[in-house]
Amino acid sequence: MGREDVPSAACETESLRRATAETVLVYSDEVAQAKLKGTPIVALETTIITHGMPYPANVSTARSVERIIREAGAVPATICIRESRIHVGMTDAEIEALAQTENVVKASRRDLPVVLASGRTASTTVAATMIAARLAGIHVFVTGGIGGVHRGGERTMDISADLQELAETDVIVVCAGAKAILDIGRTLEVLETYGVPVLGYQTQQFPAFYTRDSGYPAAYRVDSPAEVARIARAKSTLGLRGGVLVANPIPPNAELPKADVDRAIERALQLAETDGVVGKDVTPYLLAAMERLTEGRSLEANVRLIESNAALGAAIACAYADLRRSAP
Ligand code: PSU
Ligand code: MN
Repeated sequence: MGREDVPSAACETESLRRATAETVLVYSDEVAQAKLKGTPIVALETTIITHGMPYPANVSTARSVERIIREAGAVPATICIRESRIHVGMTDAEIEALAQTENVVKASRRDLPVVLASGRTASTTVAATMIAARLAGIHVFVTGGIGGVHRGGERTMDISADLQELAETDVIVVCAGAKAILDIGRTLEVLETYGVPVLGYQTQQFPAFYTRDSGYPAAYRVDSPAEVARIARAKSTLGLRGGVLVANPIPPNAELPKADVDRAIERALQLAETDGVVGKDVTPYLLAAMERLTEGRSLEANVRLIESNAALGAAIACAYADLRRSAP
């Protein structure tokens, strides 16, 4: 392939993306306005609402995360699937309705085509939200924790599709690390293999969701939103596909005692084994068990960390927009 072919190939991909986006995506008024004006947008997932947190904490958290993003000068785009369309941006009433809907499908990459074809209502995981964000031209996505290699994954092959998505889809993902219900060491190894830059935000350590330090280092430390934006920009300039993972530790005063977390995890994993839980049910099962076993303290921590991620994600979205304006 000659060098001159590169721009036209890129152009083709871009027009394909636009055509897909026009037929499949529906924007809320707020997000449509933001796209027109060039206001920074932050994507948000909905599996945390339908499968990650109980009602009504799920709805109040979704709202507070949106409010934090708006206060920081960006626009939130909470993403779900309904009536064969990917909805980018939801009203409060739509979020409430999703939280009340029964049998919502937890949609990751492999579920998207089936859900869109069937017209069923689905929430989006990290992987599916990244796909939607990319189609919508949104560069930053905020979540709580990413999926990863499950403990015993070398035997069960239970590795979240989130990791493969980070390898392929160009979105900056802000998280609080990965929960210690996972095998964090192997999760980081897979991310390295897939070429995903893992950036500890103002820390050299990779955080473990409820706690600030997983015991494993992050590949790099970054100290400002502008630094994250420059790294994402350099990655895309090189034509390297895939995400950038920003790992923002839970605020110090919201951290849970490590011994309590470890005890609850051991028990949750035993319960999952006894109940024979497999496939996409594993993560929601473990999250619910953790909440019971910590008597709700894990939920409080979950709310605090995602709010903190929202503030950081909005700042990164603003920095990324500034960078594109100054050097398009
Ligand atoms: N980790 C959390 N909370 C969550 C999830 C993960 O701490 O709510 C959700 C996210 O939507 C993530 C999904 O993308 O679970 C991963 O599921 P699986 O392991 O089946 O890929
Ligand atoms: Mn899995």
